[in-house]
Parts: sequence; structure tokens; C-alpha cells
Amino acid sequence: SSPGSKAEMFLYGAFWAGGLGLGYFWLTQRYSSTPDEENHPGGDKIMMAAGSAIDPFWAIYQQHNTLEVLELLESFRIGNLEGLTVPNAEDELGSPWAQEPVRHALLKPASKRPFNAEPPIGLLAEKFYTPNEMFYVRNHLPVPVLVPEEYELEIDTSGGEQGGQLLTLTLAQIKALPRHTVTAAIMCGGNRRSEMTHIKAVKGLSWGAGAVGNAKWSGARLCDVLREQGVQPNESMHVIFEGADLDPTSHPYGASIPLSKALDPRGDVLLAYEMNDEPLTRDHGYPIRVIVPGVVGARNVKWLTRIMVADHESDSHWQQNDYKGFSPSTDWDTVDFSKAEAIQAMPVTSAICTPLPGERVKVDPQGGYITVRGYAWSGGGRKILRVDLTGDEGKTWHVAELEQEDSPDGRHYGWSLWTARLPIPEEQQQRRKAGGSGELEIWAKAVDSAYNVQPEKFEHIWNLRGVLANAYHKVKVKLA
Ligand code: MTE
Ligand code: MO
Repeated sequence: SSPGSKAEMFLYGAFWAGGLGLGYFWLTQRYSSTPDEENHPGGDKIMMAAGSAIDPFWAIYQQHNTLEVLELLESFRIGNLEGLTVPNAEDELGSPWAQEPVRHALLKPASKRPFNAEPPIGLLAEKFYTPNEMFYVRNHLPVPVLVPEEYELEIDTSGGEQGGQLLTLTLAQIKALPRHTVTAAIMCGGNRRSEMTHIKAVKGLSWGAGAVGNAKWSGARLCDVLREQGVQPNESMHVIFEGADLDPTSHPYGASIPLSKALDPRGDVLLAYEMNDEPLTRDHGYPIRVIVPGVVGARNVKWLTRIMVADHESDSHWQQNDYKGFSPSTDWDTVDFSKAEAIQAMPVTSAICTPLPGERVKVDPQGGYITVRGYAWSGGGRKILRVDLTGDEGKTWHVAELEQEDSPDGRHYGWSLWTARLPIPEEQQQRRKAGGSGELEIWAKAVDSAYNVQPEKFEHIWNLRGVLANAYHKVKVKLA
């Protein structure tokens, strides 16, 4: 097509492990008059790698690792690069940030120090298990450096009624305990905050809908460890977790959950050492983090070093003065954090992952519909029963097809992916035929197994910290 239309340049770098650390770069030029005349079978996803090394993307999209693709790219090779390293060059030695892990280029940081990033949500609903390297990262502090041989987890049950002794477990001892695997989505309490901000400003990181991921976690069950220590059920007690990451006053990140959740074998609380069958990465809590299925991300403490059974909640900032919900009329002058409950189980939510806002979407020529895809999840082990979509502000609804794990009742901790064929309303069809641009607003709402449903508007659930942002997800697209 004509070079005058749209020209895009890509630099591809592909690195092979082994060898001499040589890198191969390709420069290609692509011309296309409209975005849907893509030559790349994966569409514009190729843009995510533009200007950087392609190997992290290929680690996720393994379909590229074929002789055919390599031969094709070979014709675009423009040269070789040697000795590329330097992740944290700006940080001088001794800075708490000097030992941050290298992150995947997909994760676009909302903040770099501490590191907070979500993957592009257009990719999130592609895989039922979120690849570890594209799982959102939410760190409040620098990532601690933990040596597996020296790692120790201290478990203090002396605050429990019948418990008592102090127990210290090494990593090898934790791994020697019966292994348990659970699929669980982890979602930040601030997921989708950026949508709530449109109503009125809130304080917090501007998360899109990507501060969530779904993984298969493996580890020892906390209930086994606590029961072995003689801890008895008690409905007014709590289990406090501390991480190895320290704030400038040397206080660790901390959070707590009710003892009843920790002791419940159906609660599936894990001392996890694996994520999707791989050891945890440093960003996700290596070597041990607690996984509290169905509960807000903040309680899933990473780099776990200490567990305490106590008659009070964690006194950490994050338990006491953050991750709590308030009325829309509560402002920073009137807020009293001590009067609100800490968030534990999360409410039902869903998000449209494709198409993206503003995207030009192809209408199926025969059926007159567009395909919409996303995720849905509810906390507390509640299952997603249904996801409903509308293209006409709720006059007609269309039920999505669900992809979900077949979990036992009340233990539906993983997310559900969904796909819907949304018929284009008559009005839009007419407008489109008449040559109009044909904008369409898609709404999605999920229903969980307690028949809880998402609220329609953010106006009525707005809160000053921008947490629990679970109103209908609304996305405006253009019909191509
Ligand atoms: N644990 C420690 N030790 N330090 C932290 O900053 N962040 C919490 C939680 N556990 C945090 C932590 C928050 S708010 C969330 S949302 C999740 O970890 C994020 O987990 P992820 O980074 O593995 O996605
Ligand atoms: Mo979070």
C-alpha cells in the first residue's frame, strides 16, 4: 500500500539463551492504510513490543518460537548487539531500590518506586491462568532480598488460646508439609479506581481494570500448621502477617485476616511457594507469601516472615488506615478510619477486556454482532453465575458464555473469563448504513452465587480512597 498512508517502524530484538549473549535485532517497516489491514496475525499487539526487546513477549506468546517465524525474521536482520544488561543503572549501590527485579516490558508502571504496574487489559482475558510475568505488581516498599537457605518463617501462636510455642519453619520444612494447590484470583482493593475518579478525585494509584490476575498457587495449608500448633477456633481472633519489606521507620508491611478464615480447611489459605507451577518470582513474594483466596489483595502478604495469632487485627497502616470503604459523603475532613471495617472479601465485579475504549470494532457481516470478552470475579469464594451485556443502555441484555473452573460450592476462588456476542442495536445499524461513525457503548455486569450484582453507577459507591470500584464496566467503541 502507499507509503503516504501510515508507516510504522519496529525494532525487534530477539535474544537466545546460551551462546555468547549475542542479540539479534530486526528493523521492519510496515505500511497500512487502516489499522485493520494488519499483516501481523496477532493484530496490533505487536505494537506493545515496538522499540524494545521482543524476547519477553515471546516468553508469553510461544507460538512465535518456530523455525518458520525465525526464518521470516532473519530476512529483516540489520545487525547484532553485544553485552546488553543494565536494568537499574540509575540506582547507586546501597539505595533500597538498587536490587529491584527486572520486570517484563508489558507491565507499564503506574509508579516505579515502589513498583506498581498492571498488564495491558487487552491481553488479560486471553489466558485463564495469567502468565506470571504479566501478573500485576503492587509493592508498597522496595522488594526485599531473601536468600532461600537463610529464610525463616516465625509462627507465634502464644496469643491463641490453646496454642503456645513459637515455631520457626525453614523453606525446606514448609515444602515438606503436605502440598495443596488452589486456583485463586488476586485483586487489588483499588482495581478499576481510575473509573471512579471520573466522578470525583480520589487518593490512590490510578489503576485500570488490570490490577487483578488469576493463578494456580501451591504451598502448605495454613490451617494444617495452626492446628498442629494447637490453635483452636475462636471467632474474635485474628491472624497477623508480616512481610520482610520494611518502611523507612523499619516497620514491615503487615495485614491480618480473621482466625476463622485461616483455620477453615475450605478457606484454602496457603503458605505459597509456587505460582503456576513455578517458584514465586521476587515481585510476587519469593520465597513464601500467604494466599488468602477470595480476600482483597492487601491481605495476601508477600515475603512472609512472621505469623501471629492475636486478639486484635494487625496494627499496620494498611490494615488500620487504608483498604477500608466509606460512604460517598465522607471526605478527608470527616473520615474516621477507626470506625470502618477493613476490607476482607471483595464484592462482585467484571471488566470488558476487548474491545478497548475507543477501538474500531468489526461487526460480523452476517450476524450483525460484535464479540466482547472479559473477566468476572467475586470474593468470598462466590461463583460467577452470569455476565450480562447490553449495547442499548439496558433495554436488552445478552448473556455471556463463561469459562470457569469447576470448584466445590463456596470455594470458587478463581476468576471466570467470558465471551459474548453482542448484537448491534437496530438504531446503530441504521446510523452505520447511513454513513455515520456509529458509536456504541457496551456495558457489562456480573452476578455471583449470592445473586449479588454490580451497582450501575460509580456515583453511589464513590469513596475517598477509590476502593471497591465495582460498578458496571462501560466501554465506548466505534463500529468499523
Ligand atoms: N505484601 C507485602 N509484603 N508488601 C506489599 O506491598 N502489597 C499487597 C499484597 N501483599 C504488599 C503485599 C497488595 S496491596 C496487593 S494488591 C498484593 O500484594 C499484590 O500482589 P502481587 O504484587 O503479587 O500482584
Ligand atoms: Mo492492593
